[in-house]
Amino acid sequence: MNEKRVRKLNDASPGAGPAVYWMSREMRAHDNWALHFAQALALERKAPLIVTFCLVPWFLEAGSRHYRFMLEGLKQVEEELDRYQISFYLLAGEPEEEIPAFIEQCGSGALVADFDPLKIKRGWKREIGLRIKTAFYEVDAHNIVPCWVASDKQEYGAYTIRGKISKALPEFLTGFPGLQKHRYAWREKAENDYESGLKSTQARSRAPEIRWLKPGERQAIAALKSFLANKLASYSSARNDPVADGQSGLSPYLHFGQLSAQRVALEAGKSRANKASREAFLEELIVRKELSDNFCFYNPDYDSFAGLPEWAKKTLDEHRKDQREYVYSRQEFETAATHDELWNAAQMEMVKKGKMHGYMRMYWGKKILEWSETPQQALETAIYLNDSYELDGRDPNGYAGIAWSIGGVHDRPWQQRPVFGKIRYMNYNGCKRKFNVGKYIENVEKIE
Ligand code: FAD
Ligand code: FO1
Repeated sequence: MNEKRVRKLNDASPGAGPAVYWMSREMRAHDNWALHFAQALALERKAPLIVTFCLVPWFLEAGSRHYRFMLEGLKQVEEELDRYQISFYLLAGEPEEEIPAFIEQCGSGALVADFDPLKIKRGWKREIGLRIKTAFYEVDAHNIVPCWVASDKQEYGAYTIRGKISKALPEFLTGFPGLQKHRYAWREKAENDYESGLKSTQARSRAPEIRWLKPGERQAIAALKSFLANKLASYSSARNDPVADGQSGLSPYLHFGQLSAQRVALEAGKSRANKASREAFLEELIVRKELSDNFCFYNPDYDSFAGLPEWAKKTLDEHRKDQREYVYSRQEFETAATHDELWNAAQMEMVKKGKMHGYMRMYWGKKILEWSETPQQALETAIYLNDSYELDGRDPNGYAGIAWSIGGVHDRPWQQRPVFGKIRYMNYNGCKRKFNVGKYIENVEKIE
């Protein structure tokens, strides 16, 4: 595999003993560069290969709908790895404690982690790096072009990163080597208790469970195949219509790592669907998605006002005192109690279904800016709601999407107006011109 996908996190050299892959972002057995790298390390040393996942009690507002989706997927990972004689241990607690203890117990010779630009994850790795002597690696198994290869700085927008990514694609958009049945078995079988794992978390069931989407690596591949066969061809025309079912529906699988974006790109590239739709889809899946990791990786304030572009902070500051026609509390937003039936429907789609239509997320975010006391409060409200209800929430795409809507990240200045200043504006009439608002509201009411 391409070594540029790997970063060494300390200067210890790999020793004897099993290689351990600490799975976190990429919760799948196949198409997973971090797992491939860990297997190569184990085979070189004729050592066992162990995968471990550390279940944390709290994760960025995640509720029981998110933990259930994730744990169901992890159960499938354990079953699949078992077929390859690779052990899987579900740990519970704080990774800074559990991971060093685990590699101590199994006398691990090398620890492999998967890349994630979120601050919470980088904090875990920093702590663990201080507590272990074992060789420690990080593999970007989420982006097709590794985040640190695509660019060495925060990019202004899709238009500046697109060229860098397209230039690197021929080197990185390759097939995957298959996972091998592991010759060196570990000494024991793990006893993982998923139900008590879920109980060990503080996840509250504040929203209905998810029934419309089945979790897991196999279901993700089935969903990919069905999208490519039935919906990709109309993607460029239907994807921005909240009344047409035009999006792929893959974001929960991509977020939880149950599906590899590289696999999606490889399969979409083989499709005979029209070029316009294929290109529109790959633009979102590769350029937009990898731009989000770039934003979170190079901007430590990706979730606050401080992280916005200078022009945006300036214009929002100039309009801080503008009269707000409506101001809502977080509770009023959360219970869809605003004056705007369209905004309320978008909020309810997210609460009931766990996945708001992509077009509506832009309108939803921008109205939170318009109806909040301050831009900072708007960011906090949007992040809190997005991470509490979206199945694909707690993700770099979410922080980038919210910062785009409210703070002009990856966008440019527009016509100046009250409250927004030069931040791009969207309104109800604009939506009415674009799609059948009444139908959308009706469809959301029908979600049980
Ligand atoms: P499709 O249109 O089928 O796209 C396929 C894939 O391309 C998506 O799964 C995603 O990985 C990527 N993609 C598509 N649009 C974007 C985009 N604008 N930015 C980055 N990647 C994109 N996406 C999340 O994954 N999690 C979030 O929490 C999230 N919050 C958002 C909040 C706001 C305010 C906005 C404006 C956007 C947000 N997005 C988020 C981005 C986008 O709306 C979703 O990725 C998309 O709607 C997911 O549905 P899909 O997979 O069916 O999309
Ligand atoms: N990652 C972990 O390593 N351990 C967890 O217990 C965990 C819980 C969790 C719950 C909801 C969710 O959306 C994500 C969660 N993640 C967890 C993070 C996951 O690894 C994703 O990679 C990141 O959220 C995306 O960057």
